[in-house]
Amino acid sequence: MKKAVYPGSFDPITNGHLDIIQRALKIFDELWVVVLVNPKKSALFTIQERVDMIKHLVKDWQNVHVDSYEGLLVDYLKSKNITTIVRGLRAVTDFQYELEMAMANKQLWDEVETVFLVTDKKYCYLSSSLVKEVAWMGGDVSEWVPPIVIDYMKKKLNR
Ligand code: COD
Repeated sequence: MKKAVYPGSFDPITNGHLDIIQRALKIFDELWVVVLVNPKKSALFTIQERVDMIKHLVKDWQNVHVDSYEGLLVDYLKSKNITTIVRGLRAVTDFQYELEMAMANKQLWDEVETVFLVTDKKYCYLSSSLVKEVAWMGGDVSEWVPPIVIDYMKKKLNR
């Protein structure tokens, strides 16, 4: 059984993330989507809110598990006995960051392998930060995130 973890901030989850999940399911039998803390980013949503949104969106996909962890990704992987990380690559700007993370994780636990899925061209410019910025300014983000995320954002931004 091929298992993998797709870790991220998912603040909030976007259609780009969901596309990576769907495509990873063609490669892996089971996928854990795990919300972790990225110390470089300040979050809009709590970890529980992010988990709840993702759980709602993947509820019909039997082989997707949603979880959260407040620690090192490699410690989470060890606790689940999973050695594969799935990450998405959008542009060359992602590459340096993703390379550093993949190498650091490998240094922390030599068993780890990171698999990169290249973004679909529809989502190559899409990020959670862009969604938050446009929503904050009152713009329409319905092409980028599912309706449940829009509802959560409206509540959060008091709209
Ligand atoms: N198309 C394709 N892929 C996409 C898109 C898109 N439109 N949008 C995002 N992605 C990809 C990203 O490239 C990334 O691979 C993944 O989806 C998740 O993205 P984010 O932005 O939600 O998540 P990140 O990059 O902030 O996640 C970073 C972690 C939280 C995983 C990292 O900080 C971490 O591991 N934290 C735990 C502490 C730890 O172990 N630190 C050491 C790591 S070396």
